[in-house]
Amino acid sequence: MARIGLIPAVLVATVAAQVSPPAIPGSPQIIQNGAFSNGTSGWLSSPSGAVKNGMYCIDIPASPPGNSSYLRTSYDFLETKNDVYTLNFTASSSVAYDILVQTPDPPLDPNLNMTAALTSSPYPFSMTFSPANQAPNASLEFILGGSPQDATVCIGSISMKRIDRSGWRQDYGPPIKVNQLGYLPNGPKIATLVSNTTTSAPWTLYNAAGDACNNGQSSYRGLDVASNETVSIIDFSDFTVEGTGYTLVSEDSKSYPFSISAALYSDLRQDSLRFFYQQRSGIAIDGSLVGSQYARAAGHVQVLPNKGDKVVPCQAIHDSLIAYLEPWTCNYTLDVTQGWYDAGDQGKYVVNGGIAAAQLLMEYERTTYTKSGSTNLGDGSLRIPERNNGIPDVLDEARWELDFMMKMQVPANSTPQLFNGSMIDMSGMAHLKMHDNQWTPLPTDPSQDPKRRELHRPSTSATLNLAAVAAMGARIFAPFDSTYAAKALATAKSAYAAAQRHPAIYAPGTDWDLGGGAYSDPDVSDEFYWAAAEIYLTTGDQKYVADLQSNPYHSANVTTLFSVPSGFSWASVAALAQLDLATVPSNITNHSAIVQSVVDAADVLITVQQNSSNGYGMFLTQYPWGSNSNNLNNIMIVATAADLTGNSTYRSAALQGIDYVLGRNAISQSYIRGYGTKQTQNVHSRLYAHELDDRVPQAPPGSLAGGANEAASDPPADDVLQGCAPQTCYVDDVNSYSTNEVAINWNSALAWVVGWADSQ
Ligand SMILES: *[C@@H]1O[C@H](CO)[C@@H](O)[C@H](O)[C@H]1NC(C)=O
Ligand SMILES: *[C@@H]1O[C@H](CO)[C@@H](O)[C@H](O)[C@H]1NC(C)=O
Ligand SMILES: *[C@@H]1O[C@H](CO)[C@@H](O)[C@H](O)[C@H]1NC(C)=O
Ligand SMILES: *[C@@H]1O[C@H](CO)[C@@H](O)[C@H](O)[C@H]1NC(C)=O
Ligand SMILES: *[C@@H]1O[C@H](CO)[C@@H](O)[C@H](O)[C@H]1NC(C)=O
Ligand SMILES: *[C@@H]1O[C@H](CO)[C@@H](O)[C@H](O)[C@H]1NC(C)=O
Ligand SMILES: *[C@@H]1O[C@H](CO)[C@@H](O)[C@H](O)[C@H]1NC(C)=O
Ligand SMILES: *[C@@H]1O[C@H](CO)[C@@H](O)[C@H](O)[C@H]1NC(C)=O
Ligand SMILES: *[C@@H]1O[C@H](CO)[C@@H](O)[C@H](O)[C@H]1NC(C)=O
Ligand SMILES: *[C@@H]1O[C@H](CO)[C@@H](O)[C@H](O)[C@H]1NC(C)=O
Ligand SMILES: *[C@@H]1O[C@H](CO)[C@@H](O)[C@H](O)[C@H]1NC(C)=O
Ligand SMILES: *[C@@H]1O[C@H](CO)[C@@H](O)[C@H](O)[C@H]1NC(C)=O
Ligand SMILES: [Ca+2]
Ligand SMILES: [Ca+2]
Repeated sequence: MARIGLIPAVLVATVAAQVSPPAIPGSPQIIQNGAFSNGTSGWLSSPSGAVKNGMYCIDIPASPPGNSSYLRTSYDFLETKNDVYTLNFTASSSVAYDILVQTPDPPLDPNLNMTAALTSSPYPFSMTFSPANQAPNASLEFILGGSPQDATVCIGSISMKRIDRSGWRQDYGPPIKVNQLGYLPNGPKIATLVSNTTTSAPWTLYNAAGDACNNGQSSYRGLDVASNETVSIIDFSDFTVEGTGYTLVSEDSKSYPFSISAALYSDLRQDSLRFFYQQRSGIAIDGSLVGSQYARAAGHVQVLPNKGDKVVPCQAIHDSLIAYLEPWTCNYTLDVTQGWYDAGDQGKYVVNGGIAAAQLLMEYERTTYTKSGSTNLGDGSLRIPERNNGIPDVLDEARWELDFMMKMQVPANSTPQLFNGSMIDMSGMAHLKMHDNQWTPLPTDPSQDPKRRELHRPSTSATLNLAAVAAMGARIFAPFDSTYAAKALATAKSAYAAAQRHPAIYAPGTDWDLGGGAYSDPDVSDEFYWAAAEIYLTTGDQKYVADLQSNPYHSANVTTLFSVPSGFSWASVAALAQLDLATVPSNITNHSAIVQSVVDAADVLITVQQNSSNGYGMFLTQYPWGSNSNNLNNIMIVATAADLTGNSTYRSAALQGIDYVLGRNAISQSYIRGYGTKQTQNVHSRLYAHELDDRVPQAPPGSLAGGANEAASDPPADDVLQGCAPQTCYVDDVNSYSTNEVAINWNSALAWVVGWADSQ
């Protein structure tokens, strides 16, 4: 659940309101009287026992498995979701048998549920666990029944602590920051040198053989505000000799190695799309395509323990009541198989799936209007099951999501549903999202997720998002599958009409963290703008032009229209409409003004990039949740300006912008798996939680982490990122969902941008 686009402060405040005090820093002892130095105080058992030699000893009669004899304590401590806890204890039994150790907190699953094999000599056990859900006032329980004969069990030295992160230090990497993948021979080649000197410094470029092959003087830039470091700029754009293993050296520091290659972005173009196949729901992932370590059974095809996604009900009334302040539900079930898992979680959200599918469709459509790069995206270009079906593979991938989105539509002639106190006909609207009713732990294989899957209330935002993406699908699939195109167009029109009937059904700002993200959006006029634009571009019907012209975004300035420089997102999609109106052939009357608006937005961004307080070629002045995607979405605007004008200023600016995500940043971090020397290792994902469980793989090459978040809040971030400068607020930890999650809408931004770069 990548929550990019929400105002982080609101989100944090909401979460804080539900739970009590913030996490206790450091590593306090959570269990009181775990050494039994104060008798049995705080402990309860059945049968009752007594303290002997510092251990609590209980005589357990022989009993069948499942017998509930226990030793228990409760603790007034908030087990934070996704934090890491360790429990130590020493135990023995006169009869060897297995006991169960749990933190049972009904109705939630136990955060800890492990067996301890007891023997007659005291053994020190150590168990690590990471709660999936918040558990205030949890209890710790040793379930002692099931001994084959009468036994005396003794337990002592019971200790539980949060992980201690006090030794953590940010790794800034070498002071010379480069794009660790490299540079295009005919592109800009800029590096950033962090230095305390206020003068320019000499630098030398070395090739892999150690020969100096270029040199120059850096130019002093001054304070980079986002990192709070003084920096100089090294520009070696004139050097164009292809090769690998280049390094830059200045002031006794040496950069990580990089390449200069015309094919620089070809592998990354493929890998950034591969991420989507591996996020697919409803299909087995084929190890012969992506590697045996990534093979997995089909997720959420209603095979136990899965409870979805073929026959999915609406949210249970007791849950919806707290989200909507009224008991919303529906009386049908839907088959909502397929789609991509959103992010680190396994929910499926129409608005976020929509922007992701749209960017893949746009990556393909660009090849039709620029007449370049189509073979790179054709049939057979991706390692997916549909690689030989006559349809370009990037379209097959996008269709996996569009199919799901169309299934999220409320059936025609359905029973009225409760909204704002009255029963209304929601036919044709799209449910905002479907996901588990509670969080699952990391890792969780999708086929093993036992939670109830639920449809959430339809929203105008989701309905319009469906209309926009289905209209794009209708247009782009028309040459390949006219039946599918016709179905998609009918869906787009019916969704658009339903949104016009119900223009203000908003997703609530919070739904209390019950197993999924809120994806709330209080402004749907941008979604109206996008849907009208796409249906117009597909049909040429002037009716939709009239809707465009009466939309507030039609007369908005470019900073509002394109969400610059903050970056457009799943909740602010007017930019997508404007980019398509500018690039996709149509007879729209004010076309040159639309093109000019893209150029103007790009100029705003270039002003940000060239500002003297910006040492890293960034198009952002703020670093929100998922900042890497905001920057990439800004690059998409600048790159489109390059496509529209052929002006090399935009091309050069866009290419420089990409360097950031591949290591030209304050912490020398390549945020892309598989690329760069210091690359992200431990993304937050139930599929890729290798850091918590060796049996689970790391994320595949081409997966993008969310990146620096100046309002980061999660267990590791709360501990280690206090007071960080915005661009350095990143921790490569599996539990840092606010800086290190992966998400389909982030990888789609990456995919479009590197697809563009690969064509340069
Ligand atoms: C010891 O246990 C007694 C009885 O439960 C309790 O009142 C007292 O506060 C405890 N003392 C300490 C130091 O925990
Ligand atoms: C567990 O076993 C004990 C001893 O046999 C018995 O008294 C108790 O009722 C059993 N409890 C359950 C829930 O079976
Ligand atoms: C706890 O673990 C036991 C033993 O492995 C297992 O039988 C049981 O289903 C688990 N309970 C839950 C709620 O996961
Ligand atoms: C835990 O329970 C105690 C006593 O019942 C209460 O005072 C305390 O506020 C509770 N703590 C939390 C985190 O709910
Ligand atoms: C558990 O035991 C290990 C080994 O003695 C120790 O390093 C660790 O700090 C202990 N953890 C807790 C929570 O007591
Ligand atoms: C700059 O100076 C500060 C304070 O003296 C020092 O901690 C830091 O390492 C220096 N940075 C570089 C790149 O030399
Ligand atoms: C920026 O760095 C300076 C010098 O290292 C330090 O004194 C100052 O507190 C920092 N400012 C911020 C906002 O971190
Ligand atoms: C839903 O309710 C309507 C009206 O009460 C009824 O006609 C219809 O059969 C119900 N549908 C289902 C799937 O229960
Ligand atoms: C909800 O109902 C109230 C009272 O009828 C009305 O004033 C308000 O506009 C409605 N809100 C929405 C979003 O439809
Ligand atoms: C653009 O319009 C918004 C909303 O009306 C306004 O807040 C902002 O200041 C305007 N920006 C510029 C650069 O005119
Ligand atoms: C633009 O209008 C002309 C004349 O009506 C038509 O032939 C052409 O197909 C239209 N182009 C597009 C892209 O709709
Ligand atoms: C290219 O764009 C830049 C930035 O807007 C502008 O300054 C320059 O004049 C343009 N060059 C040409 C040849 O149009
Ligand atoms: Ca294909
Ligand atoms: Ca919106």
